[in-house]
Amino acid sequence: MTNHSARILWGILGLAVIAALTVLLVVRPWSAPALVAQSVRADDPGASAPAMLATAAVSVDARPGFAESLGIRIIALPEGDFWMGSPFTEPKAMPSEQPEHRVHISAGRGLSAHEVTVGQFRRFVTETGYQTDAERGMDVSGGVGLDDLGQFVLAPQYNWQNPGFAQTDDHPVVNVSWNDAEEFCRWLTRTDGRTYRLPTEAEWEYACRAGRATLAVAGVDVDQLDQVGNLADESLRQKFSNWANPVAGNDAYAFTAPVGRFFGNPWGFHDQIGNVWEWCLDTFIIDFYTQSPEVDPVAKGPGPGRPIRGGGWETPPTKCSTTIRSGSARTLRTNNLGFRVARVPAEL
Ligand SMILES: [Ca+2]
Ligand SMILES: [Ca+2]
Repeated sequence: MTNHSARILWGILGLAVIAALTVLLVVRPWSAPALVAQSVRADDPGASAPAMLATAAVSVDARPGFAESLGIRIIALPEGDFWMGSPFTEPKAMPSEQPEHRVHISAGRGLSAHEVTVGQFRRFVTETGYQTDAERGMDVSGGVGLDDLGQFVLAPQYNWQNPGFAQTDDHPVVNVSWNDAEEFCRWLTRTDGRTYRLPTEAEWEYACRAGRATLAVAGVDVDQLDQVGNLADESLRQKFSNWANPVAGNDAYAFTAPVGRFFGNPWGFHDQIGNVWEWCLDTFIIDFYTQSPEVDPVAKGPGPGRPIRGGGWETPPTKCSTTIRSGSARTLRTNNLGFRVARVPAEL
């Protein structure tokens, strides 16, 4: 090949690459996610990222019903696409959060604005006589509380009514297993007449991001976390002088806070980051993101693990993010783990 021929060939290849990139950027706006966390407050109305698609009108049944009479407010998820998980460039990401991958959420789904509360769970128990896994001694007896040094302890006296610290009816219910949360959803479905279940991990993260490309720490700087959620903070350290983990300012709550006490994200969801970890519907598959389907993914499998998301009142700010995911046995109950509900079409 002559030098002239080589220059022509490279010129053609260069034009082809430019054309391909142009198509990608014009036709697929979702292909350009931000690679770094954005420093925006969760209540910043301008926080929506243009790289995210969340455009279509929503069609979730929002008529007031039994759920609303309990104080459960459902916020519809706009149909759209987002980047789920963390990119390989995110230094704090765990392998289970990778690879970052594109996900489409279909219309018709909504999540509760808040975690399910003690009062709402009490209504369920009062009407059904249900006994939680902690109360029935599933696998082991009781639930989780705290000892004098702030260590988590499993003991028979701990359950959703006694998590080892004071709660009122507007606090998130804790010491409930995935089984208990599912049973609550079945009761709510029977009583309300619309279909409820736990959110999938994809629905949960889509709601938590709320149109933002934010990858970490709820879209704010670490030193602002005490403003957006109830995390491990100075008030917790003051309870336990030996508390060694990092804390986030002083959010005024050592343990659980009433739901909705901190301001919501751009779509109106409260406390997804912090307060209590939240159960999700899927089977927990640690490398699911390597095989996730694009449309409405939900991991299914025989494993006993179920995902938990978002961090809780004991979580250091450096460990909290929109993408952090962990898995627990479906019978696990602890005093930093609760749930919120999804309202979905009947066939889902
Ligand atoms: Ca706190
Ligand atoms: Ca939460």
